[in-house]
Amino acid sequence: MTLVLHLADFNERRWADGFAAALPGRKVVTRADQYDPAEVEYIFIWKPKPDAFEGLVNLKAVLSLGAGVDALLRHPALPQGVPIVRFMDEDLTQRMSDYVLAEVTRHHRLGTRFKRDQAARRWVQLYPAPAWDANVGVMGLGQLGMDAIRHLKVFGYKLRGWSRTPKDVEGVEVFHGAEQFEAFLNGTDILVNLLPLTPETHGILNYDTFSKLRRDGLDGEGPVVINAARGGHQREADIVRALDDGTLKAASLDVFEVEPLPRDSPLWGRDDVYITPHIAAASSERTGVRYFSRVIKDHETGKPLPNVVDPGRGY
Ligand code: NDP
Ligand code: OXD
Repeated sequence: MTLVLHLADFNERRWADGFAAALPGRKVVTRADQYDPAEVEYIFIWKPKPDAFEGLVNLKAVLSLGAGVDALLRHPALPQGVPIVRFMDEDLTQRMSDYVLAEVTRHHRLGTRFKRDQAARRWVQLYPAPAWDANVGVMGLGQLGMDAIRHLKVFGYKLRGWSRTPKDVEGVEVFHGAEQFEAFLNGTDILVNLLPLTPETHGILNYDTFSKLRRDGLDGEGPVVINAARGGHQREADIVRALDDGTLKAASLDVFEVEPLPRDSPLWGRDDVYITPHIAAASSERTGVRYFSRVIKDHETGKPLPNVVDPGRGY
């Protein structure tokens, strides 16, 4: 068995050493090594380059370091019929829930309002409403959305969720499909995006969406958006317009249409935008090696692959 690593932006050699230690007796190579592509049975991949799959005629599975597989599915040379396994474990999930909780509580506690008061040396005793008066709407009720909801519930937020297919989630007002999207938005103060990027969800965080959010929640300060999924979901020009005209009060953005976010982006200089550089839920080397070496070992013994992507659905 040969495993090849194709990890743009990561230290392939270090990851390869980790896999070699976890998979004794198997060959683990990086793009810099000499190897016969026809021997490769597994490719471990992040941000695929155009030549990523060249010569890999005996692949058994594509192992995605990303939980999101939009870039892989868009790859013109992605081998058809080879299963794609995406990364998903409790370490990554917990990190995402940490991010969501941090940003939701920031906005529920009127962080932008008090930051501005501080800058102006202004003492105004505005008391943020209790958590159960803040409606948090989570877009995407998958692995990450459901875990975020589990954490938000403990804090007492009023929760609503939106998915593609119908769901029944205790303590959450649920909506599904395009036909219920507006009703979902109408009651949402804090909009959290945890959708996969697909043709249907591309550009979904746009001005029209923002204008449908509840206007009188969050002590009348106006709704906010939190995007921790993909930059392709958001139209940044619409975010700026919505912030400028009060349609949105603030935005927390971990992902961007172009990454790294260009230095001349108007988002950088705003006090109502909270920028993080796509770090909401990084996959760590330790947990990545543990998860994917287990996937390979199990697959070698005939067990089914976990977390297999449905290319037709796009996630
Ligand atoms: P899942 O595949 O587990 O869940 C996706 C959810 O989105 C499902 O509930 C699905 O509905 C819903 N959905 C998909 N398409 C639509 C649609 N057209 N309309 C309404 N709902 C839809 O994904 P994860 O929770 O694991 O991950 C979500 C995304 O988070 C990833 O795709 C990735 O892009 C992003 N991510 C970002 C990270 C970061 O650091 N910023 C880190 C990790 C992931 P249904 O249940 O009906 O199928
Ligand atoms: C992912 C990511 O998809 O880090 O895992 O964005």
